[in-house]
Parts: sequence; C-alpha cells; structure tokens
Amino acid sequence: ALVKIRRALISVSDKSCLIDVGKALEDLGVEILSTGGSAQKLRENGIKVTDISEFSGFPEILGGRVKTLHPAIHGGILMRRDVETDKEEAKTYQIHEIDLVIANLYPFEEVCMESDLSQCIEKIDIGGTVLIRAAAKNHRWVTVVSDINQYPELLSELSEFDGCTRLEFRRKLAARAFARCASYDAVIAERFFEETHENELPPIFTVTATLQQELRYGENPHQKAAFYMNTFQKRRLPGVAFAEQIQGKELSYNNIADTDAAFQLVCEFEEPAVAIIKHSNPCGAAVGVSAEDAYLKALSCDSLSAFGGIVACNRTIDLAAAEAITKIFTEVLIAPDATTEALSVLSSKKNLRVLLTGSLMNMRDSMPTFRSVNGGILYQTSDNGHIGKDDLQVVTKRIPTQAELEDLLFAWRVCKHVKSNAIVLAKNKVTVGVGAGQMSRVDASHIAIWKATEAAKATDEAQSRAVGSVLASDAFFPFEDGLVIACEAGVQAVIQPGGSKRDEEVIAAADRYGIAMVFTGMRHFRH
Ligand code: 93A
Repeated sequence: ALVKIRRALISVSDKSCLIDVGKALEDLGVEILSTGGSAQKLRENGIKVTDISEFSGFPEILGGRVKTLHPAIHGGILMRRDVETDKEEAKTYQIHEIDLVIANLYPFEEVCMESDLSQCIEKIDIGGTVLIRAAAKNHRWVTVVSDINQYPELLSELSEFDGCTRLEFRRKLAARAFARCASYDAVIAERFFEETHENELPPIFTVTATLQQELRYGENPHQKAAFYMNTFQKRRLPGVAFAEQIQGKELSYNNIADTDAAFQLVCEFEEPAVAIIKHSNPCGAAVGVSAEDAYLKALSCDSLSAFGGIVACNRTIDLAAAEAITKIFTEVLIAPDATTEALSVLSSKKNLRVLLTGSLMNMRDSMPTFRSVNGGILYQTSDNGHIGKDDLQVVTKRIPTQAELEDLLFAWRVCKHVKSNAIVLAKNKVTVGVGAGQMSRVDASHIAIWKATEAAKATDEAQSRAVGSVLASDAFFPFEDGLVIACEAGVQAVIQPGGSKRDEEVIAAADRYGIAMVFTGMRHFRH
C-alpha cells in the first residue's frame, strides 16, 4: 500500500514553512501545482511550480473565490487508480492524478469575532475544504496535509519510504483532515447561530475545542485526560484557559477545574476579593481593603483546609499579598496581574503555579456551559443571575441593618459558587463557615455552624463565629429545621430564595428568633 508521490497540489493560506516543504518535494522530483499566492511565494524562492490555472485550463476567478473548484483538479484527486472506468474517463477528459494535497484554510477563526458577518464571510474557505475532504476521502491513494504542523511527519515519511507514503499514514492524516474541516465548519456555524439565534438554542451542538495540552492524568491517576481550548475566538474569556502561566509545574486536571471555580468566584466582586478553593468549593472567601487584607481574611475562615488550595484574587498581586500568600503551601494562584516585586517573592516558591489573566470575567455575561452525561451533553447558559439590594424582599418583622445587608449580599455571591446543598455563614464580608455539597440542607447548616465553631476554638475565641453572623442558602429551606439550628447558633440574618410551600412556617421561625430574613426570588443550585 505504498503510494509514490509524483504530483502535489499546494494551496496554503498560512505560508510558514512553505519553502522548506516545497524544496523537499522538489528534491524528491515531485511536480508541484499551486494557487496564486502560494505559487508566487514558491517561485520567488526558486522552486519550480505549475500554476493551477495552467493545469486545469481554467483561470482563478471571482477575486479568488474560485481557484481550485474544477473537475480537472477534483478528478485528479478523487479518481480511483484501480477502477477501469475511472481510468478511461480520466483519459477522455485529460485528468491527471494528484497524489498529495497540502492545504490550510483561510483563518476564519481569527477574524470571526472582530468584524461584521459580511467581512467574516469572505474568510470562509470553500475550495480549500473541498480539496482537503476530497483527498481525505481518497486516502487509499492520496496523502492530505491539512495543517503546517504535519510537515515534519510528511517529510520524514517520504524520506523513510523513498518518496512514498504508507496507507496507515494516509489514513491518520485523513482523520485529521476531516476533523479539521469539521472544526472549521463548527466555528462558522457558531458564528452564524450567534447572528441568528439570539435567545434560541442551536438545533445542533457544534462547539469545537482544540487539543491544547495533554494532562498527566484525569481526576485520578488511572484516568486519561487533556485540556481542549474553545476554538471560537469569542470564547477567549479571561480565565484559566487563556491565562499566562508565569511559573510552576503544569496544571493538573483538578487544578484547572478548581482554578476556574476560584477565578469565577472573585469576579463576582467589585472590591478586592480573594477565594481559596479546595475540591471546587471555597474553604474561605473574603472582601477586603486590599489583596493582602482579603487574602488574610479568606485564610482565617479555615486555615487548615486552605493548605494546598487554589487562591484567586480579583486585584493585581502586590508585594504584601505575595508575602502573605507564600507563607503557606498553595497549589495555584490566579489573578489579573502581579507586580514585579510580587513576582520575585512568588518565584521563591518553585511549586506554586502562578497564572495571570490580564483582566476579569464579566459574570453578567451569559455563556454556554456543558457537561457530559452517558451518551450526550447537557447544555445550559452560565448562572449569570445577579441579585442587588433592590431585588431583596424583607419577609420578617425585623429589617436587616445596613451592615447585615452588605454581609447578606456578600454571602449570597459566595454561596452561588458553593456546591449544593450550600450554606454559607459570613461576618464582615468574610466567610466564617461553609457547608458544601450536602444531600440535605440541614446537614449543610450543621456543617457550616460546626466549621464556624471549630475555627473559633482553634484561635481561642470566646464564642463560635456563627454568633452574630449572616447566613446564605442557595435554595429555599423546605422546612424550618435548617434555619432553626442556625438561629440557635446565633445567626442574625438570612438570605435565601424563598418559594417553599412552607415559607410561612420558615418565616414564623425567623420571627420567633427575632432575626432578619430576605428573599431573593432566585436560586443558585450548583451540582
Ligand atoms: O475562495 S476559495 O474558497 N476558492 C477556492 O477555489 C480555493 N482553492 C483554494 N479558496 C480556495 N483555496 C484556498 O486559498 C486555500 O485553502 C488556501 O487557504 C488559499 C491559498 O491561496 P493562495 O495560494 O492564492 O494564497
């Protein structure tokens, strides 16, 4: 199944390394056909080329929209070398075999978000995808190179097999060629859906992502894993995917997931904020007057769990913050930026991965999110729900004080980033107890209170930190029980969506304890 390469068609938009590959083919005695710009570049560098128009007997027309779309070319690519009728027809219509197609497409991905649709449309490659698909379909005889990073493989194959390629090699390249076309078309489709389907769901799921990094393993060492980056340029959101890693080992699968969670949490806040994440839940989050202040407050919530955590900050890391953060072992630090002094302090911690995002995410943006289930994909828009002071409905006799209101909104925003069932206790815009991922809301309350009490014991405080705190619950209390234990522990104010059949009962319990409670009318489940 070795096929000798006698004639190649080269039509590339990205012309890097073109000369190297052209020279190598010429040295192997391959006849090179090429389109306008590619032919010109090859010729300028002393490589002999036949213009595609000369080969097809038809000029490149419509300003380049039709260059290679001609039966002489596609006949040459698609003809079966062992079918008599194909051979006869080739003779009749003077079709000559093309054994190698090297093409890469107009860079639609690079322009699709920068310009209006009509400008994007000009960057939709038609002829190139047809060349690639035709060559891939007929890979039994034809070799297809659809990306410049495949050149080294091609050249080593040709040198190893004396100017020939093996079937298995051609098949591997064919698979990549089809994947390239699929991904290219998916980005185009996404761009068009964006234009036409403002609030509708796309009928076909066409998001593509490109292999960015193979990971050592997945959640566990026996699982294979990789990180794929969204191909659609619009999705170049500031965050873990496009951040610059300044130092430290490669991120692991769990690091990436947790770093994403951490960064999203701090992007909820306008004031300096820090979150410390362990296993995708915050073990501490705080708002402060500076990055350092917010970090130290976040750390105070549960300094034991913070060990080996992921730290996110929504401000530039300065010297003071860097010095505070490097006092304990941290896996990852993510922030929009860091000062030179801070970077020098951070660099003393060789194992600390530092990621700089350049800017913050807009948490009000509505982005598509996905998760896999057996046999399919669950799609939803991101939870960009935002609750402000004016959205709150006071349901108790007691009205929350101004300070309580601010703490309630702080706790609510943190709670949005805690796995359900979630209960967050906070005081002075610092979490004091987090109950995450429980199967019952009562248990989540118990855990949050217990954490607040243990933290106080550890630092010899006179009373549990639950005393005088506020509580946020990601969904309504179905019964009064979860609320009652919080009141018993000294919680002073509560924020929750409301909407339970037993709201009356829950409100009555709150009034019985003289606490303030507000309803948001919006819940933040997170599974
Ligand atoms: O406008 S096209 O879709 N029409 C074509 O017939 C065609 N054939 C190849 N674009 C076409 N190409 C693309 O032109 C290739 O995929 C490549 O990206 C580019 C190379 O053009 P040039 O060699 O003139 O720079």
